[in-house]
Amino acid sequence: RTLGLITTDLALHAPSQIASAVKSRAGERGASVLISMVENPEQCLAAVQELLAQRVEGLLVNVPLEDEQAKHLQAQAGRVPVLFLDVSPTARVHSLVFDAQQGATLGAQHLLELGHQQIALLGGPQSSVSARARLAGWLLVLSAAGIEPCAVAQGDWSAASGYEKGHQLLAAASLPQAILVANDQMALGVMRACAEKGVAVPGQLSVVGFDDTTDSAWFTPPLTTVRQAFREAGLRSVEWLLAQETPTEPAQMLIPVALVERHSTA
Ligand code: IPT
Repeated sequence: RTLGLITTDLALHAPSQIASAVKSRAGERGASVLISMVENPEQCLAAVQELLAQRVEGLLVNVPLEDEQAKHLQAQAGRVPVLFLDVSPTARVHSLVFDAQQGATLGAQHLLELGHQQIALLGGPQSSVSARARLAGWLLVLSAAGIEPCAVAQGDWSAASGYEKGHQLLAAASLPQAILVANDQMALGVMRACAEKGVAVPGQLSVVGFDDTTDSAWFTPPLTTVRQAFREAGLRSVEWLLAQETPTEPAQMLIPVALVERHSTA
């Protein structure tokens, strides 16, 4: 059997770890996976057509999509089941997504419990539903605690953007006590900027990431982050696709996340 995976940039750690898990579980099940990498949502339709022409029996889509875009893709796929990995958990399509609200809450509450009040936010690209959900979740927790973020910046998920925004934040008149970062790669860049400025992490600035990709335990210092179990998500999505026989009502699966406390927060 053949499955298709349409994915966003595999140079990013999270999508590459999902792709790796999908490949290996499919392999264990005797299925092969055709991977199509797209640069933007617009390229998804062409990717679906291409994969259908190669007779895939199921499609995984790990590209950040708005509800309407996802519904449109599902319609294009006809009777071939499609499972979306980066959509709003309420989109009326089959989805398996991490609980962004829970993840944002865990990170923000961790900082509040440590007693931090001056908290900066570094979000991901606003074109990503998950980035928007994380930012909204942080803001909700902070406002419930009567706190306004002391700065809000936006990166593009890359370590380079974390580095650049990190330097901007550290150049401000007063230093935040902590920063919530929407992914681990940007947190890596932030910590590099801190090292260059002589700002101690976590002594002067606590840093919380999001993802827990396999390298995050090896950062300096090892990163406190929100763990999204990419391997398990990859395995589950392959199992779900292989089990689809007849079209069903939209199945919306929400995967819990967990805070992993390491040494970048105090
Ligand atoms: C999301 C990651 O958290 C982020 O680091 C980035 O890699 C992004 O993917 C790329 O789209 S995880 C996704 C399943 C919401």
